Amino acid sequence: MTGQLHEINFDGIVGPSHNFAGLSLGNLAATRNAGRDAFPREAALQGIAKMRLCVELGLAQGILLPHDRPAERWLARLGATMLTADAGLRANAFSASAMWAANAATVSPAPDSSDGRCHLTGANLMTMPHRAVEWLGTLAQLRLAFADNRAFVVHGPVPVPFGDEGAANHMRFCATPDAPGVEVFVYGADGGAHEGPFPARQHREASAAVARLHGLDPERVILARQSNAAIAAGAFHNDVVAVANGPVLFAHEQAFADPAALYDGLRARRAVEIIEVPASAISLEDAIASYLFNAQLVDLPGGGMALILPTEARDDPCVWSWLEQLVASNGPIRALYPVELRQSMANGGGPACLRLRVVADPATVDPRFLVDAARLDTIAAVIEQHWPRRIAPADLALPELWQEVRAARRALLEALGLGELETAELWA
Ligand code: SUG
Repeated sequence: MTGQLHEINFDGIVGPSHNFAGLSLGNLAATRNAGRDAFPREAALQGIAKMRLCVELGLAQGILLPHDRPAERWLARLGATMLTADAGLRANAFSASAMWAANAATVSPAPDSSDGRCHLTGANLMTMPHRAVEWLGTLAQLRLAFADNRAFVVHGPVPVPFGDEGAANHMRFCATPDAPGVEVFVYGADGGAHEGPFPARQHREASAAVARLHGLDPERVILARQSNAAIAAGAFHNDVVAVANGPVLFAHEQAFADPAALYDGLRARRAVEIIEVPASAISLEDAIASYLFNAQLVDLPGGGMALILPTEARDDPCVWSWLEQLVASNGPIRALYPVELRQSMANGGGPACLRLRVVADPATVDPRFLVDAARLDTIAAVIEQHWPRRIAPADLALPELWQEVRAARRALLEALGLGELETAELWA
């Protein structure tokens, strides 16, 4: 089933429990903003505005839903409840981190796999406890959204201790979405070994396993190591320092341990256009602070590509003038769309983190997971009515807030006809 393949971006809707708990070592924004008050309603509406822009640009848009929080069933497996858990465990059980859908799964489109189906492997996210809670809730949604087994295969996560963080460490190069691609899996740790102050969350063994599970042609797979310098500077996922679309790679000079080998490998397999930003123009630190590479690089229906970037990239004069020159240079990237995502950004999640790309025929996807402007209005109305306006760190101990968060999610699931997800996270 390879007719009508399009890239569909499935954005994680920011959940009603969004808060700043500083749970991700190595994610500098999240660590810096730990303990601040969070604004879940504003955060979720910022995400909706990004999706609205994509719909207006003529792009296919999907959604993934917030997970069941607080994760009482997960706590029960640890012999705790929200009432008995200490503050650290409670924060893990309350995180809205499933919003960053780029970490939900790795996706290999149908033209790349030996059985001609689109393969998705849920990520185990084992490195950070709050993220390791996600896989069951994610898998339940993937199995529903991509239930058509003539078009999709959904795999459970790679077993631990092989850390897998999903599409955030995966890039696909192709002439057009429906042509066979070259898939690049970027990893930070090899055989568990990693030197540096922060964890390397993606393990080579997990990347290789996903490539095998997806039935990819080994000749069209590249495993590339992320540079230790990038991880140490705060690039906890490759999508903080590189993004690909079609034949284009847009990356920082210091993103990869051996960039020449990666570029040669890409060139040997097919034509690729590499746009490398030199450290002399934009330092790794400035690239990470502005999240310039955590952009969605998309094909515009009228031709050319656009970068959907965080406003933080526009607000850095050095980054912005470099981007303006890029757009003026007559290359493949023709337009820049800054989007305001400050709440997600403050936890280290930019435009690209919030979405999972799936190349598929939209007719094969459960329509409840696809959105147009009208459905976005419906979702926004539920958020306006039910999402908490503000969450301070101390509020995580309040049973009233837990109830409010559960009720908010239930209202959204009901509005979207997805009530069956309510009890999908069966940790027992
Ligand atoms: O895993 N932040 C997420 C951000 C994920 C961004 N995703 C991509 N780069 N694709 C993370 O570090 C912070 C939550 C907290 O600290 O409360 C957090 O989990």
